[in-house]
This record gives sequence, structure tokens and C-alpha cells, in this order.
Amino acid sequence: MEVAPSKSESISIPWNNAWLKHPDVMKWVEKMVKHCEPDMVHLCDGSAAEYEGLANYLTAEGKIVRLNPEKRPHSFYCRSHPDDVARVEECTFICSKKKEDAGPTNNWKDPEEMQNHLKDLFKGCMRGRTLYVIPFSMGLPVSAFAQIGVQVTDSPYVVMNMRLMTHMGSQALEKLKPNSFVPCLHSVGVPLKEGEKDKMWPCNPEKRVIAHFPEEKSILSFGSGYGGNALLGKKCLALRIASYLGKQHGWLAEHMLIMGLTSPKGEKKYIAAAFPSACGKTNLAMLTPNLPGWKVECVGDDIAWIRVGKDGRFYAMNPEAGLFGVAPGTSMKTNPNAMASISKNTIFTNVALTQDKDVWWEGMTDKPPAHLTDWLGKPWDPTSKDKAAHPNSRFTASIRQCPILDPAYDSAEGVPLSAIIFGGRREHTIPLVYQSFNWQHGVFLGASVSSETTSAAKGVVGKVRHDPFAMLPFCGYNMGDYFSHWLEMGKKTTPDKLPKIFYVNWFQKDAQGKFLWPGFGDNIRVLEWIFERSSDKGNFEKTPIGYLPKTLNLSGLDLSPFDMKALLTVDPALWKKEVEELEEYFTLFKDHFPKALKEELQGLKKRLS
Ligand code: GTP
Ligand code: SPV
Ligand code: MN
Repeated sequence: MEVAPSKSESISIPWNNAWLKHPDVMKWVEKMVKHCEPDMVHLCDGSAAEYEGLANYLTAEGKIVRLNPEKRPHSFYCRSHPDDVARVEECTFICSKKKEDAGPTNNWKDPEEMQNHLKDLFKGCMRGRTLYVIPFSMGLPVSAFAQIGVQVTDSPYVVMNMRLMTHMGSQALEKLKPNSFVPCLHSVGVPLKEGEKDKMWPCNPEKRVIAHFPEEKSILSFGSGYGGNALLGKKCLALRIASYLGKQHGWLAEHMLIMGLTSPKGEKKYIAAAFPSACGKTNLAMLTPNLPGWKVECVGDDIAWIRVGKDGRFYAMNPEAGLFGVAPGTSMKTNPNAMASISKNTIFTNVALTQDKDVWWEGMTDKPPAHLTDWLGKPWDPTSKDKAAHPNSRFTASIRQCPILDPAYDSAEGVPLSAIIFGGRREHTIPLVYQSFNWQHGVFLGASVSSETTSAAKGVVGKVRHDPFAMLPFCGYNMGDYFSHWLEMGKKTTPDKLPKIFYVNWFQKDAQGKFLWPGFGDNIRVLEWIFERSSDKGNFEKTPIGYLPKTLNLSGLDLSPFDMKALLTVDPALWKKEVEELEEYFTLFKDHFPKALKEELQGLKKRLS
């Protein structure tokens, strides 16, 4: 069969003045165009008109649906391919020169080998499509800490999402310094033959690869159009590449929310919290307190970049511009601020569609509306046990729409942290909250996070796995070295200036499988204790695992003393098992496991015996 000549031979890229200032970017884009062979090239400026144009194009193609403007103004609905619904960890690679530098928890491939493999995959992969060039900034472009990326993609849906999730467009290009951009190449991996009709959601699950080259600061992603696989500024750049940069230059890139917390007395503190995917970051970041007088403000809901400031305190900033949140479970009861954030100008992916073209998902209301179309596009039978929305269905919206956005979101330096919280989803063993004895012990708590798996990644749901610092899928280098880096960060300032470290678990269950703790707005009761303890105030008792509260403020809460006791129990038998488990896990890191954490493990063992 004769292969038609590529149209890319005759493509002239419509460079304008903004781009002409960046010959290094132009050279790279030209190379990508030549190799991927698209039919057309579009240079994104990030404007509202451009977004509108893409939305109209995708709507006309039937690939997205414009929602009812009276119910959900300027919002869109999209269904993905059923085999492209979440992050794919088994296809995600860290390609460092040495395998050891990727560490035992990452998939590794030799960079050259991976480049060769990807070269073949990407050859001609954009035939029949438009190649979009997206300049974007992670971090406010005005911030000295911002990282500028340029993503090349053949997915207009990805372009729309990137506009909401990153500081995208001319503002990023203007800030770009020579030879400093992070090249991010993405393709859904489905070239079209002449005249071939496109699929609703093109993707190539058999050939999916999400490859990171931390040493040369670049990202290549093939075959998926969903979330963290395709919006390359998020997990790929702002966590995997950024964590590697942080290790090199003395800062941290973390899977953390950042919140401002103001007490009834008017004192304000900032807190960051790391929980694994779909374990409650967005919800905590926007919490509506069930205790009078407390105020929560949101700086970020997924990623924090943390540096030591001039005053010796730890400053956190949110590199993202949007929310890519889990839809199921989000309701006016659990998270009214998220509901307000997605009331307009939002993209919904894999939720259910109502008859009057609005959206619905499990947990949004007690009773589902009649005649839903499910995430697979079929009429939904409410008596079936199938879910109407996919468990990892998500909303994409600008963080500016969050009614409790903290004014310091716009601070180029970030906010000073008083506390750092780790947490996971555990049915038993881990109490509701406890505090570390000090920084080193706190790093040990971070290293010991384990959690039940969720639908945020492809694979089994509900299996307990180790997820140190909630970074297992996101650390761009050897996790053992990452532990050492955290210990080193603690030595960059005086102990009094370090954030205090805590561990929480909202997810303990009773024998009937019901959550013991009400969670959501009642988590403020735990935050109140953390707030006080971060100034060395408040009640506490010393236990083998750390400081636990003697009591929490439970006013207005109907919780049996029996359940409360269970929530704050340290069961020595269960904890001995936990420690055995941990000891076994930590052997994975061999020589990279820091001595200080070995000491912590031995200390814990001793205190428990
Ligand atoms: P990613 O975006 O994947 O990183 O997730 P996340 O950590 O932001 O999790 P999110 O806040 O979206 O919550 C995930 C799921 O956990 C949702 O279905 C929530 O309703 C549920 N959830 C959040 N907080 C609580 C809580 O305090 N208690 C209980 N029982 N469920 C919660
Ligand atoms: C997560 O899985 O932690 C997410 C969603 O925040 S994704 O962007 O798909 O990684
Ligand atoms: Mn996340």
C-alpha cells in the first residue's frame, strides 16, 4: 500500500512576534511537527476566544456536549473511552540514566531505549489532526519559582483543560527565558487516514506510555487523553519533574493541598496536607467548618511547592490554576464550596447526564434524577448496581471560581506553613489524628503512609498499599533519596520555625463497615486540635506512636463515646503488625533508606513492646 505524502511537508507554522522571541521553542516545535506529521498547526494564545472556538469545534463534532446554559452556564460534558478513565501507573516511567536513580518504586527504562521506542510511536502519529502548541506556566508567571512548559498535543479537549488547569498562553511565553522551557509532547496516538472519521474519544490503550526524563527535564506521553496522563503540567511536570528539581535545588514538590485556617479569635495559620489520590484533599482544602467562628480558605487542592523563606519558615505555593476534582461524593452537604466552584465555566468528564442537559453523580443528591444517561452513554437503570458516573469522573474548573479562594493564592512567594498533615484511607489501626514528636519522627510518619487504593488509578480498588508521603506515583527519583531530602530540609532552619507534623485518618470503619468519623465539615474538630498543637497548646497525651488528643471539641456532634474512644485508640497488637509490615517494606530501599528513619522504626518498635 502506498503511503500518502505527509501534509506536514507543506505546513508553514503561523509564527508571530510572541513566538519569534523564542528560537529554542520554535526549533523544538518545528522538529515535533516534522516528526508527528499533523495536517495543521495551531499556536495557542490562551484567550477566551480560542477556548470558545475549540468548544464549538468539539461540540459540532459531537465529542462534547454544551450543558444547559440555564443550569450550568458555559459548561461542557465529555465522555472518555471506557479504557481511558484514570492514571495508568504501570505505563508511567522515570527514565533516568541509572536505574538506581529511579528507585525501587518507579518503573524505569533506559532514556535512550525509551527515546527510540517513542520515536517510532510518535512518527506520523498526528496525521489527519491538528497539532496544538500550548505555552503554560506552573506557578504564577510573576513568581520567580514558576516553571514554564510548552505542551504539544493533538487533543483539543486537552487544550481546553490546560487553559483551566494552568496559567496558559501569552503570559507564559512572555516570562520564558532562553533554553529553560520544559518540552512536553503528547499524542492520543491515533493517526487518521485520508477521509477517516475520528472516534469520539481517540486513545491507544495498548501503546500507552507516559515517560519522564528528569535529567533533561522533558516529558513524552502517548496513547491517553485523560487527566494526569495528558494534562502534562500537573502530575508529570509539577510533581515528577519538579520533585527532581526540588531535590537538586533544595525545595519540595508535594502532593498536598494548602489551606488557610482562621480561629474564632482571628488568628490565621496555613496548613498543607498530603493524602493519596481520592483520599480527601479537595474536600479538606474547601471545608465548611461545623464549629462556629472558624474560617477556611483555599490556596490549593492537589499540589504544593515548598521552599524555605528568608525568615526561615517553610513557604508553600500552589503551582496550578485550576481544580481537577473527583465528582462522586461532591454535594451541597459534603462540599458546598466545590459545588459553587463548578456551577459554571466547567468541563465535566465521565459523570452522568440528566435529561435537561445538566450533570449528576453518585452522592450529589440522595435521590438520582429520572432518566439519566450514564458515563458510557447508555440510559441508566437506577435499580442496577452499575454506577451512573465513573468513580474517577472529574470536573475541571478555574480555581478563581472557588468562593473561599485565599487572597494569598496570588502571592508569588506562597504562604508560611504552621503544620503539615499526612493521611491515608485506612479501615483500622491508624487513629483519627496524632502528632509527631519532632521533624525526624514526622518524616518517618510521611514515609509510613499507606492507604487503600482508589479509582484515581487503573487497577484494584480498596487494597492497602504503601504510599509514602502520598507520592508513590509522583516521585521523579529514588524514593529513598526523597526521604533523605525531607530530613535535609528539616536542617535548613531552626526547629522552632519548622511546621509541626501530624497524621490523620478520616476513614476508620466499624464492624458493620460504616465510617466511624463523620468527616467533611466535622474535620474542623481535628483541625482545631492541630491548630492549637502547632503553637504547643491544647491537650495531648504521649503514646508509643506520637501525641494523641485526650479529647476533641465535639460540641454539636452526635457521636457515641464508644466510637470516639475507638477513633483515638492505639491498639498495640495492630500496631505491632503495622510495624512489621513497614520494616519489611523499607528493606526495598536498601542503602538509600536513611539511617535516621531506621532509628525511628527501632524507637517505635521499642515503645510498642
Ligand atoms: P485527587 O484529586 O485524586 O488527588 O483526590 P483528593 O485527595 O482531592 O480527594 P477528594 O477530596 O476529591 O475526595 C475523594 C473522595 O473521598 C470523594 O468521594 C469524597 O467524597 C471522599 N471524602 C473526602 N473527604 C472525606 C471525609 O472526610 N470522610 C469521608 N468518609 N469521605 C471523604
Ligand atoms: C490524582 O490522581 O491524584 C489526581 C488526578 O489528582 S490526575 O490528575 O489524573 O492525576
Ligand atoms: Mn491528586
